[in-house]
Amino acid sequence: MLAELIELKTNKSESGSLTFFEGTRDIDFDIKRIYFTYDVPKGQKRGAHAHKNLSQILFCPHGQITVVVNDGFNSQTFVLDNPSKGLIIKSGIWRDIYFDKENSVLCVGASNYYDEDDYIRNYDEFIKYVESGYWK
Ligand code: T46
Repeated sequence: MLAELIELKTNKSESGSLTFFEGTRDIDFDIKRIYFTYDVPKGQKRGAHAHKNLSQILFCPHGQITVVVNDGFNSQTFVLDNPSKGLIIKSGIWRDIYFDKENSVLCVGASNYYDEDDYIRNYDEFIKYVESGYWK
């Protein structure tokens, strides 16, 4: 499995909807960092990297975002078009992220603090990590 799409618990009432999840309880890691990406032009691509050791849950509370994940052999596409969809991406997965609509917002809960050394931003380097069995 390259990534896992989950349905987040949602409380719906006449006064609106409330979607939630809890680290360790609803996903199998705790969250040390939250960040969000916005003001991204429609059609813009972001991401284009993998993480050596990081679990993340991505969700899109507004707009639509397409995430293409790749383990060096296969790729899979996920569309975050509803605030109740959560996409879990673990270590060793290359991700390309496309902002499909104007004013889309991407929120991420990450298992660790920001560390630039955890990023693999070059695809050839990513393939070398895969071939070395780094994530096996
Ligand atoms: C990911 C996707 C979904 C920080 O200083 N702290 C942070 O917590 C983050 C996430 C980023 N930064 C800095 C690093 C760069 O200088 O912000 C700049 C932009 O980051 P980046 O180009 O990595 O942004 P995206 O949107 O391509 O990727 C981000 C995350 O970095 C990444 O982990 O999986 O969102």
